[in-house]
Amino acid sequence: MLDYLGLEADLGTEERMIRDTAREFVSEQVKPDIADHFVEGTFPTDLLTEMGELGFYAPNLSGYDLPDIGERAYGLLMQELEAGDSGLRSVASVQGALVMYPIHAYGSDAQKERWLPSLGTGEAVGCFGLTEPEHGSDPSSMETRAERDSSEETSADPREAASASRDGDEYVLSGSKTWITNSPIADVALVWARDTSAEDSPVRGFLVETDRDGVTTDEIDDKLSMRASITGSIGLQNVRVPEEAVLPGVSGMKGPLSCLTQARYGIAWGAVGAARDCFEVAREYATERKQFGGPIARFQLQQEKLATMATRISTAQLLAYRLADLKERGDLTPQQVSMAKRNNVAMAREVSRTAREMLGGNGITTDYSPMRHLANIETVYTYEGTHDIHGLILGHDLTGIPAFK
Ligand code: TGC
Ligand code: FAD
Repeated sequence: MLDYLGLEADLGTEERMIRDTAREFVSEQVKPDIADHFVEGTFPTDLLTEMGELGFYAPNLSGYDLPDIGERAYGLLMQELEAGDSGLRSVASVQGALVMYPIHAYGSDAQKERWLPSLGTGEAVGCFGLTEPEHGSDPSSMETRAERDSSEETSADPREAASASRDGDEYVLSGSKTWITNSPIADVALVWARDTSAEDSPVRGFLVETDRDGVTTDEIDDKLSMRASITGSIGLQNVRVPEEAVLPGVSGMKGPLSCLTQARYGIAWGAVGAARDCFEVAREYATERKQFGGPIARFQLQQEKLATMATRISTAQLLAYRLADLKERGDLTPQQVSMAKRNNVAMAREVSRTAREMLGGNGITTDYSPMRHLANIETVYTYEGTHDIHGLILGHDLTGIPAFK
């Protein structure tokens, strides 16, 4: 496996163990069938609990039987999963960084006790509802609303008043979310909505069980990218949830955006894994495939491609390792994460295309991974903040001038 700068020589015992466990899992349980899943447009759902048993969901969190591993070990895990398929890393990102992290950071004790153990083992599946049909890069303009039911204040009938006083402790959610990873198979959706009962209608997080009346989760089944991953919408038609469903510890856009920082960190690592897999496939192919009387790897043009790919992957690895050190000591900024997500995913996009090219006609088939990775990376380039948006986040940080509008 490409580790040109010898970074893995410095890994500790725990880090090696996690890397090897994930690598073996991908090699034995994922690689044999992933191309078929990609063609069929399915995710191997039997792996959901297995990934939980192996501790792949939010292992960098503590308490509630979670492993509490270091940030570099967590990054290595994301790298190995995405070397299998971006859909696999997506499942771990959503469950761990986008659902368990906010419950852990902002949830009540009751919410933590109810959800963290079952999400950790994969018995329960979570999803993260931020994007809306009309609001993708600009989630702050979201239209989904949570209204407190105020019928207790208007009823004169004592029986109605009694029942309304229960309603008074409820929120009614209306709106729709789209492009939500795992929504069709989720037990719980973390829905971000504007709380119209509070001054300035701040964004709040609501833990909504998907079997509640008024919730629909239709699958989006015409994707040409990230096909081995389940994506859907979340429809919310006057969905009643108790006040206890609100995450009490956060209010405002920093709620969802702070979760994105966690997930983007994992993507910065994951993209390296996808690119590394493409590189290894291309290197092996080039040494075996013969044209003009010998292996194509002897041609300078092909060697230049391998040299550029290895250099791009190695510099992205360095960025990921540095991010881990900063995160571990609590110094990592969201803007540094944006730089790494933006750079490393663009790198994986370029590397997967070059690898596909080196495989000639065979490269467009499912017999080899680069075309699948290339198709997946189009999503990774777009979700968790597009390449453009991360450029603007960096531009804002570098100049002090926001250029979003
Ligand atoms: P802005 O005014 O800049 O900030 C509001 C508050 O949030 C804080 N903040 C952050 N905190 C932590 N991490 C970050 N990355 C943060 N960014 C901002 C900020 O300090 C402020 O705090 P406070 O205390 O002052 O209130 O917010 P804005 O609404 O103007 O945001 C601007 C922008 C464009 C950067 C943001 O909207 C953005 O990042 N847009 C991209 C949208 C996006 O990434 N969507 C992702 C949806 S989820 C997804 O794609 C999952 S894919 C899952 C998978 O399958 O792997
Ligand atoms: P738009 O915001 O409409 O952007 C369209 C184009 O305009 C892009 O090229 C963008 O870079 C550009 N653009 C936008 N604004 C600016 C600007 N200010 N300056 C310059 N250019 C700009 N969301 C969730 O909430 N949860 C999930 O689990 C989730 N999973 C996903 C899974 C998949 C497979 C996909 C494809 C998406 C997923 N998303 C999820 C949604 C994803 O986060 C959004 O697609 C992404 O944020 C971009 O939003 P958009 O698609 O509406 O594009």
